[in-house]
Amino acid sequence: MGTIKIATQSPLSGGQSLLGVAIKQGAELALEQLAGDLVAMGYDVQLAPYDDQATPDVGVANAKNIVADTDILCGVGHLNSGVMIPSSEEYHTANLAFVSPANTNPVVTTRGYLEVNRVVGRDDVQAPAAEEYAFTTLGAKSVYIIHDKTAYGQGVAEFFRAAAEEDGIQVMGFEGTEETANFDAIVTPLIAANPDVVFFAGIYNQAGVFFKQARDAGYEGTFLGTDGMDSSDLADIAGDALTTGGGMAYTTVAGPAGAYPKAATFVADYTAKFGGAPEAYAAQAYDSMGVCLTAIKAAAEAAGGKPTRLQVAEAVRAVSYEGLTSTITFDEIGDLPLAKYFIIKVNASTKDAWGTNEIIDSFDLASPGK
Ligand code: ABU
Repeated sequence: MGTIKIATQSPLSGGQSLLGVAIKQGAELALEQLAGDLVAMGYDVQLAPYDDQATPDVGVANAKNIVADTDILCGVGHLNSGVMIPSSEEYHTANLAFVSPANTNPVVTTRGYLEVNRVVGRDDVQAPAAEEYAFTTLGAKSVYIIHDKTAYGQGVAEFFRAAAEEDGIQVMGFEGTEETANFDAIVTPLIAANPDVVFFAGIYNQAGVFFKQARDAGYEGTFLGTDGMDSSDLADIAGDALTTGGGMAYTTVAGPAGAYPKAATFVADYTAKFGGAPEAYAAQAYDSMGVCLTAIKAAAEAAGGKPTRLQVAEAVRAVSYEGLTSTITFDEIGDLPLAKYFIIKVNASTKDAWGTNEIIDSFDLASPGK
């Protein structure tokens, strides 16, 4: 019957590869375990992994190659919204469905493309939840906001700032930076301002360096972030900067795989296959692959043969899939009607202790829609 490929795109190299590899590996395990029906129908089902290097230009170049491979009928990715947004212009033009296990910027879905879907929540819900934690639980009266100038980081920072201003939290600083090594230019005014909370909107590999330098310089307040912090490498980089002073907490749309009752076998299988526990988004990537395979099978059965990309994209949007993380259905723009959010307090100051972090709260909230 021919070959069917499912692509993945995520950073497989560079400072964010811990999460990018987790996405690829979660998808790979799902393909191994869930492609049986398509194989029984006579298809050779293959994974086509791509390394987007967390870089928009690389993601778009890969996307052009992906859409040029006519055996690729669905995709899982990306990690970074700033890579997903331009790359998905290519997927949209080619009618190639992608299911994102991680992208949270609203624009990923609010363009209303049939081909773009996600199995996680959105930053216009997540960032206000982080702000509410700062305001209500931490009792914060002042905050210093730093972002990484990406679509994700800047978006999260702006949503957080709007919520903080509404609650009367004093925003003492709002800065974007692409610095990765020496944060003196931000740490010096931060120490002078001495806010109750530092909210970092970005990814762990940059934030970890900043947290360490800020703590070493004498900052004693609380570090707060969103799901870009959700990586054991953060503890490796920042060490006890996360657990001294006011400590550190973050919201996430993924949470530990062990928090999902249906994921116990996945955690065991993943750990046995890859030699380490799943990082954030691995379970969501497993589910994203499950959605792709289920939709391809449905489209193949309806077409009586290998389906077109458009038929697969329509089947993805219509799917009802019992995943590890939820029963996955998509609304008219490709969002989950109801998504899960966690608030996590970091207890780990070493990579191996990442599993000791504590879920303070979790809740399901409706998608804001278009
Ligand atoms: N949501 C976490 C990964 C960052 C992003 O969406 O860009």
